[in-house]
Amino acid sequence: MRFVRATILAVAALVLLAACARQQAQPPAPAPSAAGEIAITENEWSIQPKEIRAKPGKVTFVIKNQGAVEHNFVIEGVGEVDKIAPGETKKLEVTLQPGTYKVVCNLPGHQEAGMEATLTVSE
Ligand SMILES: [Cu+2]
Repeated sequence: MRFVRATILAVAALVLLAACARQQAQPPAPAPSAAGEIAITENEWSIQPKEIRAKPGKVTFVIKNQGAVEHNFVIEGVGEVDKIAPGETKKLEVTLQPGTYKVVCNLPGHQEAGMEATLTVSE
């Protein structure tokens, strides 16, 4: 009986150790803007995510056009990227001040069709 109890305790200890080891092996969850990059996806007719959040300072937007036609990416009053071909990815590096900004594709009719988003910059 004592042997059985010792075995059960040993197995329980091993299970606990394994659980701890597994937790430690998991990498920490990436911060929303790890490496200062924010991924954006454009298509017909949206800019994703629609609610973009960023901290003040240097940020690089990585904009992928997953649509079938050309788009652009404009952060009103901050900066813009012209002519992103279908399938193409372009980067826009900006320094952000706290505030709320409108983000659009300003090709004729695109914003009206839904290609707009909001960028909120705050600590
Ligand atoms: Cu567009």
